[in-house]
Amino acid sequence: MSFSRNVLVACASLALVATALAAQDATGSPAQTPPPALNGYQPRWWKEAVVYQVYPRSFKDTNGDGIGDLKGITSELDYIQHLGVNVIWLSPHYDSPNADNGYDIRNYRKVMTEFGTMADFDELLKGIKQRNMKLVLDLVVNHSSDEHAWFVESRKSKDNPYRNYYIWRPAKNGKEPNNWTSFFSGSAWKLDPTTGEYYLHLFAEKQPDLNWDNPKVRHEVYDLMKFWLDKGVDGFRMDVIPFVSKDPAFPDFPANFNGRAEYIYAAGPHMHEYLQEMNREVLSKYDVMTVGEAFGVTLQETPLLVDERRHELNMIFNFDAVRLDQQNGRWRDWTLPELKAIYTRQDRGLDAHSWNTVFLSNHDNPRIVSAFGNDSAAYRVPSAKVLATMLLTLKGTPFVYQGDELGMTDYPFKSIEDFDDIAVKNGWKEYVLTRRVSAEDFLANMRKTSRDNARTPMQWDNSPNAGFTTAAKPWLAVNSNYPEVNARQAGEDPNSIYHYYRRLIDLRRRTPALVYGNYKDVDPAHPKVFAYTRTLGKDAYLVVLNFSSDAISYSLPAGLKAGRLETANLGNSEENTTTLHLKAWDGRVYRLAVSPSRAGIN
Ligand code: TEU
Ligand code: CA
Repeated sequence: MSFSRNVLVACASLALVATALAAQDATGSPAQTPPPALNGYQPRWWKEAVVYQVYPRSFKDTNGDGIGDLKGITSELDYIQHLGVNVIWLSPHYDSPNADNGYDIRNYRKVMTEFGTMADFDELLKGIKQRNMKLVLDLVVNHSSDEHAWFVESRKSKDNPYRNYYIWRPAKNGKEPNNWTSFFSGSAWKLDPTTGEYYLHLFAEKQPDLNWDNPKVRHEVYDLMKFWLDKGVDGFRMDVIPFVSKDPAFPDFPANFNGRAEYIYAAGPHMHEYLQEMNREVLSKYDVMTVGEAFGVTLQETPLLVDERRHELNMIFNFDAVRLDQQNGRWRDWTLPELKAIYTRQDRGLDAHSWNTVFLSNHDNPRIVSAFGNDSAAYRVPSAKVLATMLLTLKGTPFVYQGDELGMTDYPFKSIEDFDDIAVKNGWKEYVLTRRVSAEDFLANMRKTSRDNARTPMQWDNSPNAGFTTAAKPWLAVNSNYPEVNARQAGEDPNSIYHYYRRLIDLRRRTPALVYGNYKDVDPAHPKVFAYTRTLGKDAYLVVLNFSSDAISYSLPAGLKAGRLETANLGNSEENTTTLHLKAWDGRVYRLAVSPSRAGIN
């Protein structure tokens, strides 16, 4: 481990501030005065972090049952640490019947049997701490499993003490209480024969929504959060957290409904009140990081969730960028200016009291290189590196999804049997079996959009099943490109995507301007080149990314000059110039050679 990494790990914020103070400006002279309070931002470890998401089911299997497990993660902590990330977000590891791969929790204080035991969890946490990394858990409390003891009780009778832990309503005119739909097809209401009432499930039938208007439910949640925080975990990613408050009148979708149910579900009356209570009761007592999966929250509403003066969450996931290639559940072509406009909008929409995230993939979305790069043989490697450059130099805490650092690609699904995801299987029943959509059309769309693309097993080496498991059949098939695309190969090749991620993560973690610096898109309309600056006082960087497979002679906008090259994905050496000869999927990070004020960037 390098000296600078040690310092960063031990004392991340202070180290970055110190680096900022010692920063040289682009002309090489030492900066005289410290940048004004890091552009107005309070330094925080979670702003400086790079997060790596682990989907335990697909990470590494150690007991040969074809399912990843906690021991598998522990066995690869050196791999994760070597990448340079310092926070791991673990997708749900709790006891679950797996209707939705762990996002349906049966017992919040127990480890999923397939994943191991509580002792395995403690061992994993210890290994993470020993390596000076942090662990963020997935908090899935908008809903539980229908097999959770609370729901087992709740459905027994109308006067059961747990009845009010969930959302029960009688039929309306002999039908569902309203016309809300589930994200996994069909009505969001399920009639339960025992009491003749309906319960609400915004996701699968086996994921009944908890009733947050019941203070007992909220305190159960706070208690289970404390249970894990007292073990030493460092925060939570909060699953669909804006959905926890619902309008108890349950009106139908409005007449002008645009089909985006998440915007209705996220608009409940008490969300902020509940999050402030959670902060008071739990979060304020620990030094933790929180990130809300803010499905259905607009940019305008975002500061209400993340402005630090409101004491709710640290940051949220905004879906505008990651879902740019989808509309109403269907794949669509997207353009680079659209993507750039999203980042500018987000930057303008949040001031120095708020903080953002940067991500273009996770366990719910296709692979980053397939969706936003070019996964053909010729361009998979350079385009994955361009995307890495962007993720790690934009403003906001970057989230890297497991396998993206290897350039793992979407899976060539051929038939419905190749899929596992409940969203796909229910969609097949709703659209194909009813003949509303042809099988070919449905499969073509799922090949591009399915969550299973991201869930195929991690590719470790070129042994059978990519070294993920010794079982003959993993729970989901391994991508057949594993002989070329795997961690062992990537480790041995100094030009691999993996080593490029390492360099970029290292650059970000020692460069305050890439964390706190102003963001400016210097050429928003260019259809193929994404060029932007990150500026902190006199410390200024210029990022130039060719998002196309064309060679482009690119003249920088007036006033800008590329100075010293910090990193380039194609081994280029052009420096101190105003014209760049970009190759296909070329990506470069420069020092800006012109004072930012003269170039009008500040
Ligand atoms: O996902 C929230 C969510 O609604 C979408 O990202 C969803 O995956 C997609 O629209 C389905 O078509 C979170 C989790 O990340 C996801 O894995 C869970 O399935 C879901 O909540 C329910 O817990
Ligand atoms: Ca296993």
